[in-house]
Amino acid sequence: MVTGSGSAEGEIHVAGNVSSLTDSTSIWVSSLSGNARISIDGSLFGYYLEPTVKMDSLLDNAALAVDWDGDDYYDYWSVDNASVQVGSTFYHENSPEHHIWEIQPCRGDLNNDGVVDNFDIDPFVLALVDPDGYEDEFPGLEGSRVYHGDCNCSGLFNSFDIDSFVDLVEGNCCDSECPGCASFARGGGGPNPADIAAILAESVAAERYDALLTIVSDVAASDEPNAEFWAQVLETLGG
Ligand SMILES: [Ca+2]
Ligand SMILES: [Ca+2]
Repeated sequence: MVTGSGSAEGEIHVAGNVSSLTDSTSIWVSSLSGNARISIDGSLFGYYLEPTVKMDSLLDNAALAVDWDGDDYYDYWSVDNASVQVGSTFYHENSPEHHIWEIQPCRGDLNNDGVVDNFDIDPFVLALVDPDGYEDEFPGLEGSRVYHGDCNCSGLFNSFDIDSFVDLVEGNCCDSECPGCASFARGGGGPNPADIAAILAESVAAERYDALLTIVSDVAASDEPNAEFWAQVLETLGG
């Protein structure tokens, strides 16, 4: 059992050896505010464990993340099992507007809304070039940043993930595995470099345009299989 009370500042991580816990782990805080975080391992919200997280209020940039570092297959956060309560309201699913997250099992879903689409492009660039800024923008998603950003499953989140990332975006593809459930044929019937450049350019915030150019340049200058494709994207972007 993990029990606390009073105001929380800083971070509470609940993770580790499930066998050492009972089936009713409880985390109680009177109020979560400032930049406070509660990060919970997905295995603790499993079928046989029904923990309770309860607080009077969740304010400012405070956040709670279930499955905090990525997808956990055995996560059964639902009405009948584990619960999160804020005031008199019970939460049983991902609630981005309240900074109560269940990390979505979709690589590329940098805004963690369960869909991989154009709205993830700017968060992708932000998460890659400015992790602190990403956490400010999406309080509570720091722990899943690499999981969501590592679109080619290399174990690293870097510029070379943009190639697989645009595959996922183009396919609106939610997948925790690689190569993922979607891929487009570059050249042939798939989007051409100019189309991809246009989508990237219109989706990224103006202040991150240079960062986008740097990412694309990295891939264009590499020996990656699609380097030539990205060189053409870069040229269209004006890099
Ligand atoms: Ca998304
Ligand atoms: Ca990677």
